[in-house]
Amino acid sequence: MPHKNSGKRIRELLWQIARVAALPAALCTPWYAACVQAQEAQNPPASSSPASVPAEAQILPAKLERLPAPAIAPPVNRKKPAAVHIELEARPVTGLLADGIGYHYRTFNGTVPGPMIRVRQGDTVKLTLKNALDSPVSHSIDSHGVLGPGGGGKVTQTPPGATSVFQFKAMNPGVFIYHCATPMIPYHLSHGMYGLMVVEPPGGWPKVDREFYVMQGDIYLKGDRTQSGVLEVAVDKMAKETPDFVVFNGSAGSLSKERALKAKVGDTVRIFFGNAGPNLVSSFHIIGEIFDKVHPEGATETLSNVQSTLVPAGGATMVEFKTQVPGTYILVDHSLGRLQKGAAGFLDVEGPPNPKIYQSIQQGSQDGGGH
Ligand SMILES: [Cu+2]
Repeated sequence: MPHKNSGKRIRELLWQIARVAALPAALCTPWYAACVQAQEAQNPPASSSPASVPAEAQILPAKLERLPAPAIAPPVNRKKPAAVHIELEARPVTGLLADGIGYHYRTFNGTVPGPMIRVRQGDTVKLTLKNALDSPVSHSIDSHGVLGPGGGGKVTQTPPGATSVFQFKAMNPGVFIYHCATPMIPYHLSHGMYGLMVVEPPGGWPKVDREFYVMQGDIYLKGDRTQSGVLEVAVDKMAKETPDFVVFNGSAGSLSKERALKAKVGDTVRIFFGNAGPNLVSSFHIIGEIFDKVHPEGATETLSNVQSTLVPAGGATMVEFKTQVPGTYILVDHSLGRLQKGAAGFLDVEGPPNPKIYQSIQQGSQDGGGH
């Protein structure tokens, strides 16, 4: 049984996180308490999660769909720094999380992840954050690519219906997470409030044939994830770091079938891969591929010939490879227990066979295994 003071300890921990995020104490104290109370009124931090769908779970709407795919930004391709204006809207959207399960996402611009922000090193970026009138709570934005208190989180706490604007200079090139930094922060992250901010160095990176945008996140639900309904968040599972779902781009199956990543044999491919967490570290791997180049943790320096790369919660990477053999390749977190929780995406590569690199000589069964 959880300790009866566990709720208090969680609040203390969250308060520490809020302090680390450099939220001003004068603003944060009354507002944080009100924020947590408001959120917990909707999602009380139960001492244990019931084994069946709780009474507040809603019936799954008949035509509930996945959220749209997130927008990837094209290369900047600009010789000089410039002034750039980015607009994001914090917006609640209910969408399909997995077969039979809906989820009340909170998003940037209606997708998970939010749109990719892509600028050039030296750009002066004005970022406008609107919070939709129908948002249930305040939201904000902290970009790990911003130099300043809270990465913007301090000055963008934005109530429903309001707008915040701040400006920063993109000083360091790399691949950075942006996310909502309104306490309780993991609660907002687990609802889908994150994206990538890509800051290109002068001259950009080498041109490739295809670029993709993928982010991992872990999701915690009340009840049993095998049951149907629109399920609410389980704060106690979040604190214990025991997710029901670990997904790419917001939902189980979001990178499959018609939404799979697509390439042709011989393409050079770059994947911007971020891990929003809020809790789990990712061992990013593509079954059947080797990363020719990895920018570990989004760093400027590269590593060559990497099988799996570790992506911390709140971190991102850029991987590059050339497709050689046609077929279907599976993106995974190689902590493979998470496969059953949704951590799988597909890369479909079309083209002629390449038997010099790969061919079957004798197949023991018709049931092709994993790897
Ligand atoms: Cu938020």
